[in-house]
Amino acid sequence: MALREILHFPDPRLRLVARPVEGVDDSVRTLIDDMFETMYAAPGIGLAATQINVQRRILVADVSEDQSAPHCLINPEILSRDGEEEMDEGCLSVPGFYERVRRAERIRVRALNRDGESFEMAVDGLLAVCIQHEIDHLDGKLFVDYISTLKRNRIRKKLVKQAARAPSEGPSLAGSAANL
Ligand code: QAP
Ligand code: CO
Repeated sequence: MALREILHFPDPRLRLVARPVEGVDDSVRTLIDDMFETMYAAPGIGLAATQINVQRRILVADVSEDQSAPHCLINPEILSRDGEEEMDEGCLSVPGFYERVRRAERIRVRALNRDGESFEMAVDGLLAVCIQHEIDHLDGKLFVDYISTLKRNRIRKKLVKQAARAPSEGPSLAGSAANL
């Protein structure tokens, strides 16, 4: 298992569209393990492969308080959407910024699990929002795309400035912070 570096907005690689996983093999399962480890370490509640610079259609999510409800979706497809909900969203790729976004309240999703078997699930609440947010990542879309250009540009400017100040901040530095 390994921590992977998370790309930050406005990195153009976050705009790439991920391609479907052709076969769920051990290399895909290792990638999924790394995604969970990276998400939990952050800590976050959702992570898409695109965020760690892997253009494959894979997402992980766990909205529980105690890491007790891990979900892994490979080649996820939204089958239906119902209702509307507005929630404050954040993103590991847009650290420190939170904005209100409107999404479907309930969705049905079909995906492959880590054994390559197809499954469907009906989700609502935070998990439904999270899965929609992560599927957006696989299509090169970010939550800041739903807010005003003015707000988005303000966030971009701050993150670009921050990246210039801490050019090599990544998993290694974050991991060693506990020893400082
Ligand atoms: C997506 O986001 C999400 O700014 C997952 O400094 C978020 O895990 C879906 C995070 C909210 C629905 C609602 C963000 C951690 C984590 C930050 C995350 C930060 C540290 C975000
Ligand atoms: Co995100």
